[in-house]
Amino acid sequence: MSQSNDHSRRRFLQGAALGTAGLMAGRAAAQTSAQTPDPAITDLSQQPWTQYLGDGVDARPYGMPSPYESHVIRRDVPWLTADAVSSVNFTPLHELDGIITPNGLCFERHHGGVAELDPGSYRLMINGLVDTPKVFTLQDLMRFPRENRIYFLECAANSGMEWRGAQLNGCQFTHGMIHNVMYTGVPLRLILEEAGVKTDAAWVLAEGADAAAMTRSIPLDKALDDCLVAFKMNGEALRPEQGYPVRLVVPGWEGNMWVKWLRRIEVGDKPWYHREETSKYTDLLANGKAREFTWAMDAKSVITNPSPQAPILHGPGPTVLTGVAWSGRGSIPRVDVTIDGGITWHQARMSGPSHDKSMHRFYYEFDWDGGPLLLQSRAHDSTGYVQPTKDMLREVRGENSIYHNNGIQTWAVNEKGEAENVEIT
Ligand SMILES: Nc1nc2c(c(=O)[nH]1)N[C@H]1C(S)=C(S)[C@@H](COP(=O)(O)O)O[C@H]1N2
Ligand SMILES: [Mo]
Repeated sequence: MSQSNDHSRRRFLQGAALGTAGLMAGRAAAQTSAQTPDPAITDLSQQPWTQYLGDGVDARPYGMPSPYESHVIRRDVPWLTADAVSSVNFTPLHELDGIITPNGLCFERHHGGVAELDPGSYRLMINGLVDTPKVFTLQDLMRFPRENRIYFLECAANSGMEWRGAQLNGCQFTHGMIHNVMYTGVPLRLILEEAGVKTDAAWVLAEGADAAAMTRSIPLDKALDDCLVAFKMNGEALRPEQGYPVRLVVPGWEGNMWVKWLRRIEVGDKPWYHREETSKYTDLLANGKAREFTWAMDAKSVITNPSPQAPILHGPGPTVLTGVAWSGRGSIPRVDVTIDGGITWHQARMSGPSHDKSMHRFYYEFDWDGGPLLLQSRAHDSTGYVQPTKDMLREVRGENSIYHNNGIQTWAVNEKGEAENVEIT
């Protein structure tokens, strides 16, 4: 821990000692310690929960968040797409902590709306270059050995609106096309082995059962390596939005390949060059050529607090900065943060499990002097790769791109603690 951190902690404790309410109310410490007596302690009429019995068990057979948390929701950007059935909404990253995305807050990206599948008539077909074509029911899939793994899913278009400059005001909108959950599923390798993959096979095609019949070509090596045919997320059945009852998990690779409502895997000897890997999810360079098959998601990070939707509300003093980082190529051993636009960098404190191809949480506690700040974070992944600036990305990729924008994000914080999406050069 750095010196400034020790100092901050001491000052926080001194501040809190002035009023007991400060200790209990955390960020409201500065205001409440001045008020004596404190009605939040002395006036029980404001606290009906102390005067009546609460609901019994089973009032909510499936539990929901407190009504006071009703602002913690997925949000869309209405002008972004013409119709909600082929659209996207965004994970409220600024309201979350730790590394796991709650199931009800995982961003959604559909090309033909949410398919409402009946698990009884669910089937997964394996065909193409296999010894024995197979059809599995959901119950059949449940009889294979399962694995539990935590992975992030990031849409390749995450931060795509920011290619030509700062645009959307909030990390929910600039970085919220990502979620990170624990999947339970069967290794795709075991299912392919059951059908028997022929020796000239080199690719698989994954196909969804939704109205969009989403298809993507995936190299056989990846399919045999770490892909999962998943039916649970965070311990419970996949949500319909996430592909109930079965989705493909393609760790570290762009979200588009993670076919939801998975109904068929065809084995072949070359890629299919379908829509989602030609006209979409390729990166048009400045010279008119397009990068294709850019599957792995490069290391990226974002400060989630403070950020435009999460301003500093407490005035000068001890401040917790936090954010998330991830890499499709490994883990994140280190994140650097700056609060002065890159003049000085500090190594952030990582907290929580560190898994390959999963989200990581970082913190940087500092003493805010009440002046303007320029906040940035920079992820290092376990391969040694360092997250680039947006200018570095544009230099090699031009300005036509939408996908794979993993450039460093800047938030400008003013004296009022309000944050804004900006770029510095
Ligand atoms: N069947 C099907 N699978 C799909 C899609 C789809 O529209 N249909 N969208 C893809 C895209 S572009 C992304 S980014 C992810 C989004 O997954 P999510 O909705 O769980 O966030 O699913 C992918 N799998
Ligand atoms: Mo996507």
